[in-house]
Amino acid sequence: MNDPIRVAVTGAAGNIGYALIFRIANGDLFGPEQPVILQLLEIPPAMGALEGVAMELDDCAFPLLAQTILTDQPDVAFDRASWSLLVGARPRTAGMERKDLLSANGPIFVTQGRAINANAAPDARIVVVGNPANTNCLIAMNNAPDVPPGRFTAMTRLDYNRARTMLAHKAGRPLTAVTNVTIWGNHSATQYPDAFHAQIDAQPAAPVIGDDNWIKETFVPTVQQRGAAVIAARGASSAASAANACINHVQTWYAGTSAGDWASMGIPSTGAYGTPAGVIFSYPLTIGDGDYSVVDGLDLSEFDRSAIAATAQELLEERDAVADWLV
Ligand code: NAX
Repeated sequence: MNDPIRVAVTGAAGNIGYALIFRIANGDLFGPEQPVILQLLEIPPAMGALEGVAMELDDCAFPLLAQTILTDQPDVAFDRASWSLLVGARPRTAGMERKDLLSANGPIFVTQGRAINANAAPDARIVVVGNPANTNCLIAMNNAPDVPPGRFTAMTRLDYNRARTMLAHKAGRPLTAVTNVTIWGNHSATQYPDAFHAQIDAQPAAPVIGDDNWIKETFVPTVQQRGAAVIAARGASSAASAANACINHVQTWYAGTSAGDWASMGIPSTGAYGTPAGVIFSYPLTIGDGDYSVVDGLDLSEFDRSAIAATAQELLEERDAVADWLV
């Protein structure tokens, strides 16, 4: 057996946390030979609930779970962590505007960025799930000057999974036939889920589907609004699918993308495709050996360009709203 990998999860007693940590303990991130130590962070009022979750982890008798650490101290949670999954965030409450949500999350991600900087393992990799994910990630990254910025990512994998499934259903093909899906930009309703560079059975997806109007008028807004649709139907936000997406995000970063395919994560913007500097932007990425690079050479249409510009504009506005938390 290998040495255990330390995985920190924040907001571990929340809805996504409850769907996430059992899968990590089961070995879903790194495979059946790799033990893990779970380092679970909560705020003091949720520590009782977290203890209950830890009892259930014990009761599962997971062979790969070497240790479970429960804490309300970020310095303890991120101690030697190789993977930090930042799920906990201030929820949006009634009457709260997006701007208020952004600034309510500022102090959380300043504190966690600093604690990662001071305590995490040299190979630290960070995935921000808590919303607004891209901008929370930007804040944490800014407050962790000793961690290479490229280790900070925001999760757009749920959007990617939603887009991939929708294309498979529309084409009447199995999910595995759909590749090269991209989410551009922000994890928000301005994101651009890109079917025009996707493939179905290794062919460009748009001609296979044969209905560009459906892509533009139905596919794009449905993926953009899917989170709200789940809330409307379930009375609660996506939890199991968000946890699954977080697992997929780490799996792909850890194991790499398949030849010819790519995935999407929010990363520090590179300027590729005219995107602005200084934000966390989701791109098509090839990944191998823990490193990633933006897929280059994609031919963007006017439609693609204007959708990418819209989500970039929102990210710039979010960045301006949290300027106080950036160093
Ligand atoms: P819950 O409210 O069920 O759980 C959040 C947990 O975080 C709570 O237990 C709370 O006590 C904890 N928490 C709050 N502040 C904390 C802090 N400073 N340190 C540690 N823990 C803290 O929310 P849940 O449904 O689990 O969603 C978590 C976050 O994921 C939300 O911000 C949500 O908006 C976001 N989502 C992101 C998605 C994505 O695709 N990136 C999709 C799903 C989800 O909406």
